[in-house]
Amino acid sequence: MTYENIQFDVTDGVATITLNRPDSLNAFTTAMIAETADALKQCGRDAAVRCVVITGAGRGFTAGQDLAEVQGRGDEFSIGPHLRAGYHRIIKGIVGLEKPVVAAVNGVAAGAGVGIVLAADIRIASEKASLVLAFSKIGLVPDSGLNWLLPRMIGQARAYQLAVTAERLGAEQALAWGLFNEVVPAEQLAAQVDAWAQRLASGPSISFGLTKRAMNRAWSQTLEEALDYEAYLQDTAARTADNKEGVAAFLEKRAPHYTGK
Ligand code: LHQ
Repeated sequence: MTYENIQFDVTDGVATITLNRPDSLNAFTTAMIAETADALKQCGRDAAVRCVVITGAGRGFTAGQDLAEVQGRGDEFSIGPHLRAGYHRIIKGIVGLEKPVVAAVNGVAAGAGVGIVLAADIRIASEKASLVLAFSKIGLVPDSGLNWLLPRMIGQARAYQLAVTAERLGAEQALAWGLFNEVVPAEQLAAQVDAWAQRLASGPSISFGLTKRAMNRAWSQTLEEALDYEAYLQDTAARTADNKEGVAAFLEKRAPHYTGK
């Protein structure tokens, strides 16, 4: 697939997806949704990709669904199928990808864009970033996994408040509520994200991927099931070259060199 609404680059183990419709704050058209979902699929298939970064071009991360497209298609536009065939592929593509995904939140994320930010594993934000659950401003309900993700992260009272007020949550508040891992001055965002991405891409990739799987699965498991599943995954991790390398490096008092195998 050729990409016209996103940029996709793979360098030194890091895939970067840049949402690239800056005139509309990178609002998602049907084409941009398909391209983003496709790029995430490529990230899963390509063994050379060991970390994924998602960011936005210009001053926004993404304003969510392009409302001009929705209006332009009139009654023919059916939201349920649009969500199922589109945004759900993106959210499941991020959460189901057994590689670390970093959201580099350069500016405002609204609507479905907040779901994409929260689906990522590590969220590094510019101090200019903000989150807006814009849905209720246009008479809709949160989608893109937000009813599942947000109450788990900040509790239902705060999540419901954000949904019904549609107020902007600033970067510092999002950091204080645990939605962002770090907030940095805007001019330092690229360097800080790069440092994170390089660190993740040169780490023990199978360990990172299985950890993501274990934590995601644990939401729907009993403690007994989670303990059992951890033991199963640990058997797998213990058979990797990176586990042997990590132990050897520790005993030899040197830095490990992980290959992701
Ligand atoms: C936009 C958009 C936009 C088009 C800014 N569309 N142009 C799924 C399935 C189907 C249907 C519905 O929804 C969903 C899921 C969703 O995502 S629903 C939520 C959709 N998003 C919104 O409702 C957010 C609408 N945007 C805003 O509230 C503001 O633009 C935010 C708070 C994001 C940013 O505000 P400002 O920083 O003040 O920027 P701005 O409003 O001036 O926007 C800049 C430009 O971007 C502007 O165009 P212009 O030609 O005047 O410069 C906006 O029209 C355009 N834009 N969001 N979603």
